[in-house]
Amino acid sequence: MTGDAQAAAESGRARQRPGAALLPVVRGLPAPGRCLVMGVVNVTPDSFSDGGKWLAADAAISRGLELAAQGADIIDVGGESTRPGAGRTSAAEELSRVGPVITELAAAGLTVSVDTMRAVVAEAALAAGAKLVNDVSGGLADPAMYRLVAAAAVPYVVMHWRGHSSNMRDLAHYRDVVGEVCDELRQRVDAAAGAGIDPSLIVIDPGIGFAKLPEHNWALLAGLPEVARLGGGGPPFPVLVGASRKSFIGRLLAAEDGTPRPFADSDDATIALTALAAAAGAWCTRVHAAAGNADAVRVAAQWRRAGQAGPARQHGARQKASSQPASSQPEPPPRQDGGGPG
Ligand code: PMM
Repeated sequence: MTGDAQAAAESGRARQRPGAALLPVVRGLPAPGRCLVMGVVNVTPDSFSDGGKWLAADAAISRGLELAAQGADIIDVGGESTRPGAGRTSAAEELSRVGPVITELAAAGLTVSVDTMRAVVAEAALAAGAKLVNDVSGGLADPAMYRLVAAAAVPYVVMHWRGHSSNMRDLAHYRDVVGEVCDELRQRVDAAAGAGIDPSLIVIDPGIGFAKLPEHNWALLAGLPEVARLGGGGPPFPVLVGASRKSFIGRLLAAEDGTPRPFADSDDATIALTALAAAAGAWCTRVHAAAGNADAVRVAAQWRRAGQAGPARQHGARQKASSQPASSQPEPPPRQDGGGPG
């Protein structure tokens, strides 16, 4: 089934200018020929890095407009915190938080996604103008989600998830994190496709920080090409990476006494991660601060283009090869397979 889902995804997906971008395009979403930047607006009192800052609708709307002005291609609006240990927010509360914000941002012409695990919230968000459903549970939290997304025929982010935030720390056990995340994502993709969701509208996400220890996050980031192909040899899915300000960055950059770097001071490291993920072929990076990340994805796109510019590289390589022994000839240029990571 997954081979079919992957092949269907590939054939249904539009391609950008041949030879220039070589990234998957998801129908109905921006396709600028580089990794997209998704700016986060958490309309919550308790999200881990920005809880409470954008809880009032006016503040959230201004923040969304600001992120777009700084270069975000998509604005992701969420009304329920998923910080480790967080409890659930009621559907009514979640809806009351995100509804007015999505309505205003969509009316302003922005591409808006809704970050929700609930079909009822997704449905209202789509009616308010959202174009993408970002479901951190990959459809596991609400059995009605796949039906809703299939009927709406909108792009859908399937994130790797093992359980609600209240107990996700207890679920961070892996023997081979990349292999297991690929297997579990494949099951979700197959279930979504089986429920009628067009595979070419599915974006996958390894779920950085969700039931993951720092070493799991790093392995998944380093394994993006494998994740994009769900561990197989099929065509890659578009991959969204949400590493921004997460605590594994603060741990990496901890002070000598072990005090983790505060969230607010981890944006530069987030930009570095964005550049690396985009250079590895990520389709989108989900971030809390847009400007530096918008620069980073442009740098990465140029880096990829230079690597894919066959004729110029081959010309240079031939000249160099003629003056060097065969054993030190440069590697051939990367395969132009039109895919994501890898
Ligand atoms: N992370 C958070 C929330 N939503 N959505 C996707 N697709 N991927 C993520 O990694 C992700 C997400 C948690 O981070 P936040 O509370 O800072 O928004």
